Amino acid sequence: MSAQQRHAEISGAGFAGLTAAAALAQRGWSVRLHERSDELRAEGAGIVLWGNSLKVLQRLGALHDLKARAMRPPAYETRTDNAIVSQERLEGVDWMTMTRPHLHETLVRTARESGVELVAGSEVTGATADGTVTFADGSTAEADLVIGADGVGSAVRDSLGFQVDRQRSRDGITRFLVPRRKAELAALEPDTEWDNVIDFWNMSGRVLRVLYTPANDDELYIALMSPAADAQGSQVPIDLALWQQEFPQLAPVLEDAATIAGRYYGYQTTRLDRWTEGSVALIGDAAHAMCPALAQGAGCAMMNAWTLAEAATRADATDVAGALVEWERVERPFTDRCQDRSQHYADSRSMSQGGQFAGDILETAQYDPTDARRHDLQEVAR
Ligand code: FAD
Ligand code: 5PR
Repeated sequence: MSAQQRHAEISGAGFAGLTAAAALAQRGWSVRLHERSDELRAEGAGIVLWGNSLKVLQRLGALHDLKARAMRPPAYETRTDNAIVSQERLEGVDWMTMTRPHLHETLVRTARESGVELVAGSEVTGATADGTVTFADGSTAEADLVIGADGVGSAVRDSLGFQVDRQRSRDGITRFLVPRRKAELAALEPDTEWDNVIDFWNMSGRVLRVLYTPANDDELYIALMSPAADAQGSQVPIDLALWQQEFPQLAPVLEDAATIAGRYYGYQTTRLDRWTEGSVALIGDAAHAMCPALAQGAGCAMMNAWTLAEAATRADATDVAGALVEWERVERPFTDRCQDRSQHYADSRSMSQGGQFAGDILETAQYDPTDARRHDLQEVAR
């Protein structure tokens, strides 16, 4: 380690922390990444990533490995009461589907290969504005930059007195990874393109929804949405008879989902008064948990991780705090707008009308955080 080398301590090895760690290490920082769990593992099922995060993965050198077990479905299809209302081909829009474990493993490998020191079973309890991190075992560490990437329940955030505004939406979702069962689905509905993402909304009578997302050739991500107030619809394990009655064409994959314990997540949005305090910055769900409607929670986490690493590296060593404030000023509006839109779409359930991936909705998807000229170009466009 050279005398000049800067050091970062990061709490949380989710998509945000892993991305920030790899990006900093690749820029010459020494990086220690702490994960509370004893194992480095992704919770959850499948995920959709858009251009904003795919650009980051490309620049990290992780895109090739990611694509080995990911796919780009031919279209995003929306059905309401089983009538097709749109099939969006999303020409010119970069997007991919994959499993969460695959994305997580790819990022862990990239972080390790970039020189990040990953410490599992290490719980961070808090931080101070001057860059001291405290751990559950009573030890402390000093860093030039501390990143709280410890999720929606962030201890780093809560130790520093950030103000959190938390809003819950009426719906929530239970997610599963199950086998594709292509042949059985095709036997039930031969004319359906079962490689599409299919967003099945039942809106007449009881509101229930299944978001069907192929993640690769073998694995299918299904997310079952119901209002939190519908006890039967949101129970886990799922009520198989109810879901099969509402979505008979998905019978075989629902049967698989019913064998998995599952966990119902109520949609929530958190907004903070600020994202930084001294040399501490918050990223990902610690800073901006959002409704999943636009599939951008992890996407925003990864783009902010990337731009933070860039801003901190450019910072004068005597003014990291000032550089972080400036980073938030220029980057945060993109995430704020995405969060607002995701919440609006979740609350209004208007995605059931189809044709949603157009105009403003694509702003985040098409934002390129790796383009050094991105803010100049924006000024010109205004
Ligand atoms: P987390 O994934 O929560 O990671 C935080 C990590 O920190 C964890 O590993 C945790 O164990 C660790 N940790 C916590 N506390 C401590 C501590 N004190 N010390 C050390 N470590 C700690 N986003 C998308 O982009 N596309 C999608 O398709 C999508 N679908 C979604 C569907 C649902 C139903 C939900 C709920 C979210 C979805 N998201 C999606 C959002 C996405 O999952 C999150 O925004 C993203 O995972 C947040 O990443 P993170 O790294 O900030 O937090
Ligand atoms: N898109 C994705 C997703 O997982 C969800 C939603 C949209 C990829 C829910 O989990 O609208 O809730 C949504």
